[in-house]
Amino acid sequence: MNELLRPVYLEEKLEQVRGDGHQDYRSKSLPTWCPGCGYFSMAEGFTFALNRLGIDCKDAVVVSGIGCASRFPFFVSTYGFHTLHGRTLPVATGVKLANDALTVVAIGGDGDAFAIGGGHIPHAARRNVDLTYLVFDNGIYGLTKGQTSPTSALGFKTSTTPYENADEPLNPLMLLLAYRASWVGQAYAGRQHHLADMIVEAIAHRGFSYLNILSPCVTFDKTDMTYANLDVQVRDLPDDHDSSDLMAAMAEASQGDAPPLGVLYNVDRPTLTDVMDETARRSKETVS
Ligand SMILES: Cc1ncc(C[n+]2csc(CCOP(=O)(O)OP(=O)(O)O)c2C)c(N)n1
Ligand code: SF4
Ligand SMILES: [Mg+2]
Repeated sequence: MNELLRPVYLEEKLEQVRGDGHQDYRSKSLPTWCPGCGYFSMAEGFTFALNRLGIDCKDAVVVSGIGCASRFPFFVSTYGFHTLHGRTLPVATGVKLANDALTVVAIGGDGDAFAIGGGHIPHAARRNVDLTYLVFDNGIYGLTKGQTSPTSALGFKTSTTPYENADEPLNPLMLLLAYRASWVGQAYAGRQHHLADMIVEAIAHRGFSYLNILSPCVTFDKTDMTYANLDVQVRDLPDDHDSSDLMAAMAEASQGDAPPLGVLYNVDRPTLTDVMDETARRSKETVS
């Protein structure tokens, strides 16, 4: 029988899911997100990525701020740090500097990242701290019940903008590219396998990797960043996109109406730890 036409039985499927090992990265706490929230794809994609890369739970730390996305550390069995609103990157940087052998993943929402936490992004990016920043961009403050965020679209009606949002939205990809993050990509919660592959690539990158994940808030956004809208708006990057070309990446990133999915930018340059090791070496030379 054609493999695609073969019936799939629940027990068989469960065995397959248990067998591949990625469920071992989930904690005993079940996610408290609303049914249908894009964040379920992140839990799946993240555990898949750690499993694929063979990273042991004891060697990984997830750092988050405050928001629905930031509840994430509770739902995985790695080490975790649920820190203050907007302070994800300084804490994650501290973890990496304290123990360079750890895989450090910072996680947050668009409010945590670009409103209260926005001042930290340029510095983590320009210093090329060797960590991965996964931002779940739903264009809204989900946890606090649906206020506008820095990435909310023009004209979006929320509880804080009943006469429509008049603020120009911030473009996360352009911001990260402007500050020379060494890896910048975008994924969509509605394309789960692609999202998982992108998390694998982001974590495997040596240096500061930023993945913007378009992720519907099904409870407080019924009109804008919905699955129905994003399904037709997102597009793959062109096959001939050159991810070492900053200007090409910016040209793609600037097309906000047709969000590109894939790796926009990817270059190798010294990380913060490399620079600090070199400084320590030179200071020893000076002393001796
Ligand atoms: C210092 C401080 N200011 C404000 C808040 C209230 N607050 C909690 S979460 C949040 C925004 C969350 O939005 P986002 O980061 O986009 O996460 P989401 O819930 O959408 O995943 C705000 C303003 C807070 N907890 N602490
Ligand atoms: S409020 Fe929105 S972002 Fe938060 S869990 Fe529910 S659907 Fe997800
Ligand atoms: Mg949000």
